[in-house]
Amino acid sequence: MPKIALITGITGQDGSYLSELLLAKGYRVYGVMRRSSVFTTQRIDHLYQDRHEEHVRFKLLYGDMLDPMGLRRVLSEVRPDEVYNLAAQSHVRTSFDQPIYTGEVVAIGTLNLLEAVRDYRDSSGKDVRFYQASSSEMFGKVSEIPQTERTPFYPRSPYACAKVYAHHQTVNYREAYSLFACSGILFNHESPRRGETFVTRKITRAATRVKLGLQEKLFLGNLEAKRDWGFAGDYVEAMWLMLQQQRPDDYVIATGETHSVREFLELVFSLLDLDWQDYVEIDERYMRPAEVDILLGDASKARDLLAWKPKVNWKELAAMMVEHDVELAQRERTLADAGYALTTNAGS
Ligand code: NAP
Ligand code: F7E
Repeated sequence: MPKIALITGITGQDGSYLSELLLAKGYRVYGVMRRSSVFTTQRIDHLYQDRHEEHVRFKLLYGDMLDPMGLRRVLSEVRPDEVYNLAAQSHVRTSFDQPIYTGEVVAIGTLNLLEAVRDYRDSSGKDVRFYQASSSEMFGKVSEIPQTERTPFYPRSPYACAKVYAHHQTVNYREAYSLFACSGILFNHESPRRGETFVTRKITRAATRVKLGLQEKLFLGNLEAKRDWGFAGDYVEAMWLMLQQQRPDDYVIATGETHSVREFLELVFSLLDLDWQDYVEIDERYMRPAEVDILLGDASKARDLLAWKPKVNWKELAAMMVEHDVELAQRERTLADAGYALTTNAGS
């Protein structure tokens, strides 16, 4: 019998890569998605469109982290072996504008799911395994560099505070109810499928659009913040590995390299033979009330116990994103030349 995985946040960046990985491993993959008035399945449509074996192994169900009864219904319908909780209001800047909503989805939503998983485990007798998408944002105002599983948390945003709550609940369900529950403390991970309001993708989209004459300026906030950026495709493999171990645990997943937003800008624009200083303007709207200045992860535990290490480095990641976004901009250029009005995401 193939293993069954349930993924919340299936329509997001990580949901799409994790689905591909699990389908390739022979799993049946069920995704939880929210109803929306517009299509949100762009990142997973290619999995859906396969009319052969993959198609029947990949299914979507409606559900919301704020609807505990709905989550219970989904669990009893799907009967999963593994549950990956990737759903979140995941944008840090937005969490300052919507702190209560972010707390409800990220913190209480995770608790809703943990409760549903515990009850499902107890009633079905199935040894279900649970993965929680924890975040390096929990380290916030860091007390040491690099950060490990033992570094204290000092969250600096409503998003990070909610992730700390969800992280501790996951640990508590492991200790209190012997649930096989793991938290992956993942540092920033990016890809051509990254949401366009996160800084790396905002930069690769803008630089490639500038190159093709579709955009004149790029408005950014703090260029000095440093992040440990990896490739999302590598990081979903670590999620799966955590659930294949003999005992549940928490792991930092990171590259061990950190770069500033300014360095990322320089790299991306130079890949396109452009000087970023000709196009970038600082806009206060993209500054945060409290900033996380530097993140740098030490993933030695994952390397030693999971045999996990990143395959794509920082420069390869930027080149991959630029290559993808050049193609996208070329398609937009063709549309613009044919007289169609274009829109682009100018969000935070
Ligand atoms: P993402 O692209 O923003 O995707 C978030 C997903 O959550 C989307 O599918 C979204 O659905 C869904 N979602 C939001 N609110 C929901 C709700 N109330 N009920 C059900 N689903 C809901 O995020 P990502 O980059 O893939 O990250 C995956 C997870 O890892 C998130 O929990 C994030 O906080 C965490 N994380 C990310 C990073 C990173 O660098 N990417 C690092 C550490 C941790 P819609 O499509 O309908 O919006
Ligand atoms: O910002 C600075 C900004 O929004 C990175 C999420 O996936 O990773 C992500 O959170 C840095 C920050 O990611 C702009 O101030 C400058 O210092 O790409 P970001 P994030 O906040 O690190 C963690 C691990 C998660 O868990 C989150 O879910 O870039 N920055 N100018 C900007 N950031 C944005 N978004 N837009 C700007 O214009």
